[in-house]
Amino acid sequence: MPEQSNGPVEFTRWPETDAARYRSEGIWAGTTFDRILRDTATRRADTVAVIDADTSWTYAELDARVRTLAAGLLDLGIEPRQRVMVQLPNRAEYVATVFALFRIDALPVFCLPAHRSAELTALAAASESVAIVVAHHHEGFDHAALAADVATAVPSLRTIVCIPDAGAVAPEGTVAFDTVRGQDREFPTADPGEVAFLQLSGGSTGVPKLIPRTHDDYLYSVVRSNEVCGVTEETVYMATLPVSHNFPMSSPGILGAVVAGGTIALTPSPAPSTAFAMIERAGVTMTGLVPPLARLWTESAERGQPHDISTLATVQVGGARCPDELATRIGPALGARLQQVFGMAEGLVCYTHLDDSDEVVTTTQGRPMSPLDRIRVVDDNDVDVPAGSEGSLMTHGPYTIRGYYRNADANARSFTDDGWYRTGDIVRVDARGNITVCGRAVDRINRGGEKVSAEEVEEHLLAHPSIRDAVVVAIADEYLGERTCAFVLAADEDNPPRTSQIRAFVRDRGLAAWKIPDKVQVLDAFPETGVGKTSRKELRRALTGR
Ligand code: AMP
Ligand code: DBH
Repeated sequence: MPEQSNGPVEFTRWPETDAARYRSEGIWAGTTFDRILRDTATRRADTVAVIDADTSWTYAELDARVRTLAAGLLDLGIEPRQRVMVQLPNRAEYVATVFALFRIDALPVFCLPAHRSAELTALAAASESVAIVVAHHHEGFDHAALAADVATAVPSLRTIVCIPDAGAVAPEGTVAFDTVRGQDREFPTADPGEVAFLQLSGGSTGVPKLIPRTHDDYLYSVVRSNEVCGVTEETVYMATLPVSHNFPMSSPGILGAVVAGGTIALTPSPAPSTAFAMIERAGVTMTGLVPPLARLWTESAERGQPHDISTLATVQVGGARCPDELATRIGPALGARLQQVFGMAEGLVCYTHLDDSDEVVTTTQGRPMSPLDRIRVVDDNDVDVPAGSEGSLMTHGPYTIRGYYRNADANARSFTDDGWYRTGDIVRVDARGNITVCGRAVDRINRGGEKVSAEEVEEHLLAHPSIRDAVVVAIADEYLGERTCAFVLAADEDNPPRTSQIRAFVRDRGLAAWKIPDKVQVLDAFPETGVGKTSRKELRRALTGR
């Protein structure tokens, strides 16, 4: 039976034997993100909670804003357990919005600023979201107009809350962010064992996958991350990557800072000049980067740059494989300790530890953060490979989901019957337990940390009237690690589509920019697969020689 938009949020629970153990050992602490903020706001009222390009709020101020905003959201008709999309850039209002949604027990859906109509429409429909929060223009793009398009396509989405451009009013049809304020009142209480929000997976299929995370499981991942990463109330964590992403959100991320009573800094741009200026201004001690950005920062610092970034103590790199050569340069260039992070929004997060040897830190992606994480490395038949050999990584544990949100097909593919998550990553585990990521799931391209589903892009290419067939593959790239290449067959061989036109077509279908094929090649035929059927895997191998 399809659930109502304000009904219970069903998800695959952990088996009761595991859940009972996690609870009795205090791994699941039985508290909520709202209570965490209230506690920190009491303990650390005068500490700076959030700094962005033009704002600085103490915890007392953040909590007061969360209270009025939460009341205003209730006044708009948003009810507990309903889903609300958040598509905001890295600015202070992001933090207020997410905690206000937690306060009314509504579920944020963590969208990225780069998402366009294809992604947002699918996410709105899958989550049956009732509202979306946007900032009018970001990097020249009109997010209010985009939200209006999504609302037209998805009937459940009835409210658009918009932060207007500086000095302007909110566009018609939207509710101005600053007017969303209500009188203080009793707020609903959330259940720590229930889903707190929907996170997104980079995915390997054409359909977006929503990841249901509970207060209990996610808070544990944040608390344990804080222990491993040495986060304290002195920590100033800067979100450099888009803050909706699981890495800057929780590993240990902005939530780690709130749990510890430290400070969140938000840089409007990850470019070295802007980010370094923010490090200097806010006294940033820790941040997380994807490898291409780490290279940009490292090269900028090696050339010499004007800002004092000496407060920076830990630089995390994750999201995609960091080349060993780059890993050796990051620490010395930025005057900080490198920490590699291999994580996934589905759960499992691995870290190198701050006291690991340089060799471990520069050549491995670390080890699972929790003693209760279970991992297996298996062959194509799910049989464990010999110790130290390459194989596919499977995992389960106290903060790894047991199923996607309402997606039986993806669950059948990605989870075993007994609840192990198939990460799709090819890894090797050394004698000390450290993991090296050697490869990827076949159909997912990792473009510098931004994941591209080959199938999703192929589906859009196939909608082009002049394209008969399409295969999207990864091509090696020095800067991004991988880029995308689309091989297509023309419907009419005498009149093949132009490659620039194909890229424009995909963009116009409303795909995020990082998914537009970097390269398009029109072929006369795909190579024979040898088995007589169009196996993408074999085609890919034939086309790329890998
Ligand atoms: P997602 O499921 O979209 O959250 O993406 C998680 C995936 O990103 C992992 O399964 C890996 O494929 C990839 N990934 C994350 N961190 C690293 C890393 N440090 N090295 C290599 N791959 C990574
Ligand atoms: O790539 C990821 O999804 C990721 C990387 C590092 C992640 O989810 C995380 C840390 O928590």
